[in-house]
Amino acid sequence: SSVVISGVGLWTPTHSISNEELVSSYNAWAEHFNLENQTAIESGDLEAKPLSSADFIEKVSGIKSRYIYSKEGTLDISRMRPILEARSDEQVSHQAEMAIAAATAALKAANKTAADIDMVIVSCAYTQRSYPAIAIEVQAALGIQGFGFDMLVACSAATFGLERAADAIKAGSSKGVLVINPELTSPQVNYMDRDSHFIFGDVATAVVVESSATCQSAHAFDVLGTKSVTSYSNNIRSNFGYVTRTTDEDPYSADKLFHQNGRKVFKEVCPMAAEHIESHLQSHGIQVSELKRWWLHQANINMNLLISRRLLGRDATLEEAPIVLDEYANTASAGSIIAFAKHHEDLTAGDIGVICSFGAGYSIGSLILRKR
Ligand code: CO8
Repeated sequence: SSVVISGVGLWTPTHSISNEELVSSYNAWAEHFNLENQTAIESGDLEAKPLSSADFIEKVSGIKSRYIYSKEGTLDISRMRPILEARSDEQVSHQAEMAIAAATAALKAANKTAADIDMVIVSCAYTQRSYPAIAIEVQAALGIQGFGFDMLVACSAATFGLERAADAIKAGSSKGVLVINPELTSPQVNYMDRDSHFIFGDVATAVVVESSATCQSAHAFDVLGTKSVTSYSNNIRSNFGYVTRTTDEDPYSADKLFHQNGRKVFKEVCPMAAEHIESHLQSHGIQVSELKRWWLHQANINMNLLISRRLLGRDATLEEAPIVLDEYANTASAGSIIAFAKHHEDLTAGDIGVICSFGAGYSIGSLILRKR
């Protein structure tokens, strides 16, 4: 028997924000800031906030809009961050709610019930609390026996989680695994930073991993191989954490939120990702030209084109390497899974594709899949 991905689920928030809406809010905030601080700016004590541009955003990233869990408050220039209601310990938490919706869809796609699952991995860029694990809350809500745990690997959380799931199935220690990625990124976005206010969106994805011996799915994929690598870099960083309380720093200061050196990330990560995909395929005796589909991390359309160009000698077509970041923006680890969720049912038996994530850490993860 082999390890298979037998179902994928996608939960998309109902609210979205277009580039135009986002930029008009940011620019109103920046103009207000500059007016309020006119004297300090004129004397050179403070730098004026530069204006953002919807055209710039689309040109450099390919992003046109992003979904958001709670739109309320985000565009309000006296707040510039979403409003989420505080929930009691008895209520389902925000992140578990997203995770449960995606997991339920994945179970349905795989033709499975809670009884077929014995391991729940919630793997994403942030969890809203440390314990009890979001995964254990989801496990209880869905009525799953066995165990669950959370893991954090930023943009590669989904692929790294899937590797853990594949290993557990291969070892025979689990019969069915749910890998869930509730990417609630908006609380960590600095909507007052022109360089990064446009990058992220909220979403949740989930994948069922099991053995081919139990698979009852019409759209299953054999996992031919998995490969993960990390290499330390400070070019993408968030310093917010539980220790912040004791360092007496401002929990809202820019370095506590997502920040990056975007140019450096682009230059360093693209060649790493291309080399990673090529060597992973090679180790399985597969040529890049044999790939029917590339479900790539969705951070920047130009990154994806550059990676495919390095490997194919030409730009991949949208059919080969689908893009979802125009609609979803960067959703941390969920991006490549959204691409997979929306673009896998048309493949035929024997077709080979690769899921590949790349981002903060740096972290790169890939899975080679073959349609059953
Ligand atoms: N509007 C107008 N002008 C702008 C804007 C804007 N919004 N933003 C920047 N500019 C200006 C800059 O200030 C700069 O001006 P100047 O030349 O005068 O200094 C000029 O435009 C060019 O700016 P950049 O050099 O920054 O522009 P790039 O062409 O490099 O594009 C990108 C910027 C889009 C950020 C690009 O570098 C990129 O996509 N890089 C890769 C980034 C990436 O993939 N990062 C991964 C991050 S995600 C991740 O790892 C997951 C983290 C966990 C999730 C976090 C959730 C919150």
